[in-house]
Amino acid sequence: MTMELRKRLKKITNIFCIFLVFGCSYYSMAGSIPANINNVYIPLIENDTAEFEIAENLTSKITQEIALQNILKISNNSDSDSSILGVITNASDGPFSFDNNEQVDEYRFSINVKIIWVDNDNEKNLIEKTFTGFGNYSINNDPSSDGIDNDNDGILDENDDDEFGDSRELAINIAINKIASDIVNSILSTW
Ligand SMILES: [Ca+2]
Ligand SMILES: [Ca+2]
Repeated sequence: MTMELRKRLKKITNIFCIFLVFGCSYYSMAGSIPANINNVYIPLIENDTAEFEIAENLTSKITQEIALQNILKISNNSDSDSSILGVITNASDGPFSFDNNEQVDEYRFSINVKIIWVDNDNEKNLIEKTFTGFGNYSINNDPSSDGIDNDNDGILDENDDDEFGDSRELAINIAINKIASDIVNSILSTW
């Protein structure tokens, strides 16, 4: 073996080691998930309520959030390492606050979803929890001018890029987004 070749090989080995170290530290950052769980199957969430389309929207939002966080691969196969199964047990929609004339000032849409995250190999529930999400809205005014912090993020009306469109639809989406992000946070913080 020539000196030149040996040097070159050493260089390649060093680069490989660096990748290995970075690879490992990346892995350990994502390492709160049990080692045997690399992917998750998310079938359509069941809907025990009469509210139309929320199960479809919630399922796709949860799938999107998990894909975005890059914590688990999404699997289309029920023969996966884990599954997220859910049932929307309650959707309520009604007056939340009243003005001085006892007229409804604010409505609140809220949903409860029972979620289990199952370790399929060990037949064990990694998470079993009911998540709640809500959004407030007015039926008289547009979300961008209703004086309500619809998504409860501390930014109001025209100052908040998220507060626009159909008020009830917005409230439903806010509730769904909150639940999806709480589920992802629960997955991340379980271990
Ligand atoms: Ca807001
Ligand atoms: Ca608003």
